[in-house]
Amino acid sequence: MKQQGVALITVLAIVAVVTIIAVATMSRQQMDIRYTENMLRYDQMRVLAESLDAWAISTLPANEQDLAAIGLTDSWAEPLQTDTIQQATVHARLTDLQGRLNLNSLLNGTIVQEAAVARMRRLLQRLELDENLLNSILDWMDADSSVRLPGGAEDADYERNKPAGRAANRAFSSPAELLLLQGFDVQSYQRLAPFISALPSDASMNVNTIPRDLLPVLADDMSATDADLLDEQRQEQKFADMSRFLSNQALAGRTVLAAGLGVNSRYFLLRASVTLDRLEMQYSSVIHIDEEKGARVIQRIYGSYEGF
Ligand SMILES: [Ca+2]
Repeated sequence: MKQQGVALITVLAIVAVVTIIAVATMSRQQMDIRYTENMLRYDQMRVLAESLDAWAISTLPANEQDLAAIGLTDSWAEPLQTDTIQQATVHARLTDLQGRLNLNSLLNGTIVQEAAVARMRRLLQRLELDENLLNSILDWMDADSSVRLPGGAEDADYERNKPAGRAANRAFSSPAELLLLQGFDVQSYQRLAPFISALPSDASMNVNTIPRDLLPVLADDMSATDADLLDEQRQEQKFADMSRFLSNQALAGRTVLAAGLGVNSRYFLLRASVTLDRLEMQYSSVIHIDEEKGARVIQRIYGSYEGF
């Protein structure tokens, strides 16, 4: 009897171990299946997201007449109607990167661009950020290693960081690069990020597409009423040239430095999201319109342009 009892317990133990192994194998297989499904879905979503570049390019102006002045009432500014493609929900819209303050316009070679610097200073003030961050930005870009005080930083400062780094001493390739700079943290960067871009230094700022909240950086003491007036007028009709903008009544009595401002744009940002089952993918691309070669994607980001 005792031997039979031991045999029964042994059998039960074996059955239990086999069951555990079988369940573990099945759940691993299920995880593998789920993992493979997710990988396939991500591939499908990536293809869909990238196909939105074609939508964006077909929406952007192409002929000389449409490119002469770019405004928010143009058809490119209308978002793609929410669409379902291959069971995925797709959202997409274009914004004008030249409506933002271009970090690389602050410096041209060794020459500080005073009008752009004044706009950046006003933006920092409006966001209640330290104005001395400007020196940190300029030192990061300029080729030399002499520190602009107060607030600047060069190799000697970055080498003390852990991990040690160096000043880039070149133009910004992405606004998120600001997170590496002395004086910036995640909070200050997040406040500034929606208003800035990192484009070639000669890309001007388009007065037709500057977001309403950014318009006051164009002049000292521009009131919210002036900004609203300016915004309403360009909604009715975009400014066809700079003289029409500068003579606008909303700017009467204000000194607006026109350097680095314009009425057209060649750099646009596509923001898209693709949702499939429970998965969501954010996608962004930077599109440049070359007058001879047409529009093409120059940067693809799986995430947001600002990096968060
Ligand atoms: Ca430097």
